[in-house]
Amino acid sequence: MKAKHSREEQRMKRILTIQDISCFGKCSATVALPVISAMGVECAVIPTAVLSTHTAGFPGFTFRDLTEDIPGITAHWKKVGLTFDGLYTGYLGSPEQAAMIGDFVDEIRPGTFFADPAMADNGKLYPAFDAEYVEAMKSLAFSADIILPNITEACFLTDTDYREEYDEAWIAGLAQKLRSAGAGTVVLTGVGYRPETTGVVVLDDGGLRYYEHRRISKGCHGTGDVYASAFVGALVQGKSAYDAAVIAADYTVACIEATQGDPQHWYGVKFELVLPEYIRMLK
Ligand code: PXL
Repeated sequence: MKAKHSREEQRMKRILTIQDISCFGKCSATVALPVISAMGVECAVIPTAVLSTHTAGFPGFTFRDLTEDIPGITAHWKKVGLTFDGLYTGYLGSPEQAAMIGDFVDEIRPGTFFADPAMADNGKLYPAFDAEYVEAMKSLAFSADIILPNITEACFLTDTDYREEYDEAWIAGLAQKLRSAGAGTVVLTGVGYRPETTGVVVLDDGGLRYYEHRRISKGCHGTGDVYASAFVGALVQGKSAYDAAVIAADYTVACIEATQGDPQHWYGVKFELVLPEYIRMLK
């Protein structure tokens, strides 16, 4: 009994991430696993789909939907009694997966449920998604403790017309709509009021806070996944939502800085090179 107790005390923080594996391209699971691990947090994975590359810029990518595999994985895990301090969902392979994951969340009750509704950017859905997917994502994302959309995703989730130009009142209204729909804490990314800056809005019981930082370049691929993974790692390690949002923003900026000026690396950011900075930020 005593031995079991001390083993339990030694257990590392453990989270589960559910998102695709893009075999090449540095996004989703291939970013979440190393970034969250760097925080000293164990990261298990359920892959939602396997793609040869991500879908933003490599013509002819392959896509294998793994929806059918998910019930077997979750049933096995329930049987062996796995528990998680957090669940982080990202890019899913099909609308059905959103419902499956929702049921699984109810059954395993992870400590904190983070949903990144990774489905759109710059006013448009990613190529694989449609209105049915958006509806499925609404149910899943609005049951999360913490939701991490960009402005485009927030608009799709709340049936709001997308805008390139906006003011603080419009952003506050958008974040509030997400909260009213059920999201506990809203972390809205890519919010910039001036050409040279961008930032993140955090809305929770404590009200709305904005962290503004430098905008280095527009549309660097995979930065949404870097941001969400860094946020999850910092929050699970005990930071508040606002502090985790600041750490994730500073780390993402460092990743873009490490990448800019290298046209060969257009498909993602060199997040590996600045992981030591991310680890230092937790201290
Ligand atoms: O970064 C989000 C993302 C994740 N997974 C796949 C993608 C994208 C964005 O394009 O294509 C497969």
